[in-house]
Amino acid sequence: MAEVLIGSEEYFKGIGKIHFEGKDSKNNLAFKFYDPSQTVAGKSMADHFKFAVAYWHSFCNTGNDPFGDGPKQYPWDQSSDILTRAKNKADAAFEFYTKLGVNYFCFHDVDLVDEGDADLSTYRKRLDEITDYTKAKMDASGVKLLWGTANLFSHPRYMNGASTNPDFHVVAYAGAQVKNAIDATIKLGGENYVFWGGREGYMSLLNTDMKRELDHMAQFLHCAKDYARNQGFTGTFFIEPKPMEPSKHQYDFDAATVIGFLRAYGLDNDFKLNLETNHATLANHTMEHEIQVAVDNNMLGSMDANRGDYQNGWDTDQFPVDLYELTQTCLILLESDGFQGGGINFDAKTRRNSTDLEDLFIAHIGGMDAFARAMLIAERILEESDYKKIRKSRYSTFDNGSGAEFEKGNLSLNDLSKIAHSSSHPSLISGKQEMLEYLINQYI
Ligand code: XLS
Ligand code: NI
Ligand code: NI
Repeated sequence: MAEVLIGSEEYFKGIGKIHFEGKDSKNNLAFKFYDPSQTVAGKSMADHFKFAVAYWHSFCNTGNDPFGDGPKQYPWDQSSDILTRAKNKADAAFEFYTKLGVNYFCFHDVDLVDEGDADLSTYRKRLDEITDYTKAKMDASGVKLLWGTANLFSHPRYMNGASTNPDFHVVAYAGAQVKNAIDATIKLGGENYVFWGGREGYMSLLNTDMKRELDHMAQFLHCAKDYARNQGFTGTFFIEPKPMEPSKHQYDFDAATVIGFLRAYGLDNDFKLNLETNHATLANHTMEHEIQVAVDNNMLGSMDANRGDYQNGWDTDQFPVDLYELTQTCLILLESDGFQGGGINFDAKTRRNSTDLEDLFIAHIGGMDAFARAMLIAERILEESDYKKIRKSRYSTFDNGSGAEFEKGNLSLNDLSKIAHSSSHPSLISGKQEMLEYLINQYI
């Protein structure tokens, strides 16, 4: 990775390259635990995590909420000329990635350059120009694209959905937008392509033919996949589950729902999951649950790292800080093969009143340090404790004898009944949950 890349103006003045200073450092602008070259469980931290910065939250979102406009006035966002503004934004973004030492970013089409009231061909010209500009910055810095996507939810035309819109004209428009976004992703060497089903869902069944909408969504995904493959895209497509918000019922509810959908429509060879922590919370799951479901189905593609707020039901997209939860996520990552193609994208935003530019650095540094620390803790738990042994031994009655025959499918219901009749009452075996919960704390 090249040294810091500053454009025609330096935006994060007074902040230089962020270095690893070790756990005793008191410098907010230094890593205490994330040392990209340090090996954990046989792989460098940089390779384990593949951290990415989200263009939308970090460089576009000014902190608006339902009660008012955003208070953040980014210096790169001030020009009245759309392309100048987009280029300034790209300058700021690449200055940020290279100072932070993050090797990847992710974008929606309209993050790179505003759509405004442009028609399709005007927008395509803008996108071509800004992707030329972005590509030069990627070449100069070595920063790569983890994934691209299309924003099919902000514009009013998508108020009834995109690929699931009851009006075919909107479906076609979404197709044009996805084609552009796939072209941009391929041009920038994107390693993956994401579909988050923004408004793919419904508010009321009274006006919705759910079956037809799901058929349309699958057909649309087939079209997108076939197009990208024909253009030579070899990366993985990800679906990002979310149960609600903006729609009341989102079709991509959670990992299990999406896996079922992909299999039902023959998309499971090309698509995997991009799991987001806050979306897991909204689905009343833990992130560990979602990741384990994906791992067990060979579907863990990537992760959108953030956290929700347990006292409300919104996608608050806060930066991850909770070591206890992250340790459990890292345990699963280390016990499996990790991400297939993806990495850890900080789909997280600083709070509305975090108005200093340095807050963006501190938020990412804190998130990266939290993951690094959690990974180191998880490695020790797996190596030094009885954690794995305890879980495995709970299932030891299936390791041989009748239990093993049952797993192989060699026992009928009659066989089970005979075995039960000839045995004494099953004993009560403790699940040891408190002991395991306490064990994690002993390693933090
Ligand atoms: C919104 C989603 C979105 C996707 C990309 O809740 O997390 O940011 O990651 O469209
Ligand atoms: Ni996301
Ligand atoms: Ni989200």
